[in-house]
Amino acid sequence: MNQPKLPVEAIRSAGVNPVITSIFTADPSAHAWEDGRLYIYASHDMDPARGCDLMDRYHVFSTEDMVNWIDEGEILRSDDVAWGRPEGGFMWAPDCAYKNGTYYFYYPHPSGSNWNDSWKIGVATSKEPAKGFVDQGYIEGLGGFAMIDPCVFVDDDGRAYMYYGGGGVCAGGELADDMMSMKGELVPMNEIEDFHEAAWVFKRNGLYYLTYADNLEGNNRMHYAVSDKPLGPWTYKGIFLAPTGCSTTHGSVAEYKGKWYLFYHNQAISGEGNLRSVCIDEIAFEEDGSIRVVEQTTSGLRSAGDLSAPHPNPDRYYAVDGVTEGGAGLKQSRSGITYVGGLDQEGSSIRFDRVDGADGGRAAIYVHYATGERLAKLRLFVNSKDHSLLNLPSTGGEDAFEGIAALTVPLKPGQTNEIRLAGGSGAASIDYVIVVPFGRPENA
Ligand code: FUB
Repeated sequence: MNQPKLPVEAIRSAGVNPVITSIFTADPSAHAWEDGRLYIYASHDMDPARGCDLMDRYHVFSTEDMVNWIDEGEILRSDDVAWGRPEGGFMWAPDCAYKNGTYYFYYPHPSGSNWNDSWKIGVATSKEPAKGFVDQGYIEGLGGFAMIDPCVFVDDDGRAYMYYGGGGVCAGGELADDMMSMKGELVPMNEIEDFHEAAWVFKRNGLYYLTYADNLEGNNRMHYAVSDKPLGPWTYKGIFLAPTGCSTTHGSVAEYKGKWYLFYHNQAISGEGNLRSVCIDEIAFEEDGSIRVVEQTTSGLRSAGDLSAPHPNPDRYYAVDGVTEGGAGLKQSRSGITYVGGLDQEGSSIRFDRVDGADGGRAAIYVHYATGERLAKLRLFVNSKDHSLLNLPSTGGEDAFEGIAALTVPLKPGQTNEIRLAGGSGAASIDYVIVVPFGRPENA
């Protein structure tokens, strides 16, 4: 297994919703792959948002127990797309498929400045599920006005089908063996009701399910239809996800370790419709295959199988080892913890400039923090490159060092690297940062 173990501070024995908290993620497409892990391919709401215009930098997340997640890092951004819209952004809801040793990452992206008229379905490929993706261009014959949200379903006989759509139109068709071109004509999914976007197809007990988001103003729900064939005709069945409180809804359904789950998003962390967060809840079926309306929980899931084993001794960089700037400075908590505070001031930061890059080329960074704010934020720079604003939800008090914010970033292998956390959005205190490089034998 390639994924490094999580530090003990990040191990959960039961889930919470949303499950991905450190950055804003939406549109989760979940798949259990042959390595035994479950992967979420999500889109990334860049913070601060400007509608969905600036969305970019897809991250992948994986788990072996459904409650402990590892950010696998960024796999593709609009700068990597040679044929894409010159202004970038608009990297919307993706999906991934596996066939004959290759992972195919499908994503909607406009090819022109007139974004909603120029959607294409791009394909990037890799031999690994969560790194090394290289863009291969787009699928000829697909796209156009509002045609977004690709979903690829590979049937038991190895035949693969693409579904996508938007603006009230949903269509699907068989992919050719190369997984990058269509084999036949697209079939319109005319039998389904109130289709808006977010098509997803899965199969259970020989029955094909097509799920999608509807048009309810400002509060989309998820509906489904069933068929005994992958391209329909479909029998409309009704709503199985009520409004989540977010203006968009987007979901995927997958089985893992004997249970079925719905992966979706809401806006519980931010309160903003364009800064969304991935959630997971169990999905239950009636005897006849109908889907029960999903209970949206804040408590999340119980673990599936054994809990992930924690890392025995990851690299820790303490506040006293860092270099502070601006208004940031070292302080002592009432319980004797030395931490860096003052990070709420614009221009303040703490820097660790001797971080071991190991040899895997990427590392999971865990920021151990306390904050009494509802949601503080820190910007993470690695080797001077801005990686993201990190969300630091409340730990219940400025002395309660129980928070972990995590992001996986590239590190220069075999060299020392610099990590800097810059403040300016809410008061957060940091006592240490943990770095777990991928690919270092003792981390596996
Ligand atoms: O995230 C951008 C767009 O919002 C997706 O492509 C839609 O499904 C909706 O979630």
